[in-house]
Amino acid sequence: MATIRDRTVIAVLALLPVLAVAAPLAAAPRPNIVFILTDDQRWDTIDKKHSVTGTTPVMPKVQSLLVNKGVLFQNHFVTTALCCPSRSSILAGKYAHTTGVHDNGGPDGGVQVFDDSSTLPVWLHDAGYHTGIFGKYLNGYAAIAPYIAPGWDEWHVFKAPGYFNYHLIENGADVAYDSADADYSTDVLRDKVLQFIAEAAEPFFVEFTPYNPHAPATPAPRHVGSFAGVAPWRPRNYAEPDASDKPAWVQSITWTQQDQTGTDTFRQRQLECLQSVDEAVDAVVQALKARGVLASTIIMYSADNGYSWGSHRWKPKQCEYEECMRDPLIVRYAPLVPRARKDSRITLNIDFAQTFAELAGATPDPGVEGRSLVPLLDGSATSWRTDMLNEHWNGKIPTFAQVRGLFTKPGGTPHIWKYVELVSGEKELYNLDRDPFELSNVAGNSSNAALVATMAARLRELDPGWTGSAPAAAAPTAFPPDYANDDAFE
Ligand SMILES: [Ca+2]
Ligand SMILES: [Ca+2]
Repeated sequence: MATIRDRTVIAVLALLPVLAVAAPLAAAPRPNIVFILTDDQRWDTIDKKHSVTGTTPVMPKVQSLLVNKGVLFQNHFVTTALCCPSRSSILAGKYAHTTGVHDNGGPDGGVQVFDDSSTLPVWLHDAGYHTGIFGKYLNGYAAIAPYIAPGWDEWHVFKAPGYFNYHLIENGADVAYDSADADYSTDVLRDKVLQFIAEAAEPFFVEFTPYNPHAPATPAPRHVGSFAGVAPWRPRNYAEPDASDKPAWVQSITWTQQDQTGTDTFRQRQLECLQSVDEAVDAVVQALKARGVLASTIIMYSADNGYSWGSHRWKPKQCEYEECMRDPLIVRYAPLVPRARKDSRITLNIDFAQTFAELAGATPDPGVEGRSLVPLLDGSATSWRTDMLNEHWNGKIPTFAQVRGLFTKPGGTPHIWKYVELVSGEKELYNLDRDPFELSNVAGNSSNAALVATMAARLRELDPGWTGSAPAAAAPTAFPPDYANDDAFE
């Protein structure tokens, strides 16, 4: 247990402003990088939307220290809405159809499928960065522990993620943590991150990736009950009453009272579970400030996938709908973003690696498929993507691929459209400007045939390997149908 030592470090940290040499006034050409990645956090759980009172943000410190000091990307998406594919895509800067990590386990998923030889930490390390990861790496890691992936100087990774009674592989050593309050994993990892920030040689790159608010969404004991009384979440697409327009997988779901109660309870726990992350973000910012490097450090906050909470009768993630694929993205970096603002352009999880590589002066893998966000941060972008690809494999939801973005029907005006092809042969089309809750699939409307053809062609540009309704999916029987209960794959 490192708790006592880390508390000492925090105490020493408080003295650092007195001892530190003057911080550079100008922006460092190569910033330190703090990348905070949560697990299964919806895009809309930062601000007041899901708060108990409607006045206090769900994550007040993320709001005041990141959103109010940086840029909030309002249309941020993952290209695959599931833990291991998303995390692999983030590290590689590539789509899941390129990494080959389609799932959390099985023949086309999990850590053992991932080629880790040319990834973000490797590029940064080669460029002279001191690198550290604290939290969740990739699903299935326990099977290869105590393996340390290339590029990482400090490796403090869950053998299998948990809130209590878990093991961390710490630079090769297997360290068990217990069930005391002080063992709460987010707090333990936070203190290790603070130590790294205090001691690491510059420039440094830290990935802080707590388990929160992934199922079972256990809050820190001090936060239990903090969201009691939050109003139930009943958006217009909740338990979609008329699913006759939907693919068979949605129609097959019977939304029961048990589903409703369980989802309401789980949502409350997720919101409570985020509070320790909010506190950790505050502590990270204070540690950067104490070392005098806050202005020369880029802080990025995001998550690996969204969560449905009963929209379209679906509880967890992976789905083709907005709730699964949207995620928060906030960047604080005063040299490029001197004033708080919002940005509605489309950003993707596969963009992170290229962004950090550019800021670090590192050489990314030539096969990177994301785009650097630096032109969006510094305002130099003259054009940007207007559409995107999202993909899914295996499980209860049939393998699908979709294109989402700005398209125009012949003779019409531009709208945000979503077009989905499932290997079942089913298709979905939504006008997200007019139908933001995705309640009316209009793919079968003959007046949309030309638009469907355009979007189907664009889908194949974004994913040349997409085979449509050909039998591309692995046998779904090998996988559990409900990814809310995927702890076995964590
Ligand atoms: Ca996840
Ligand atoms: Ca409907």
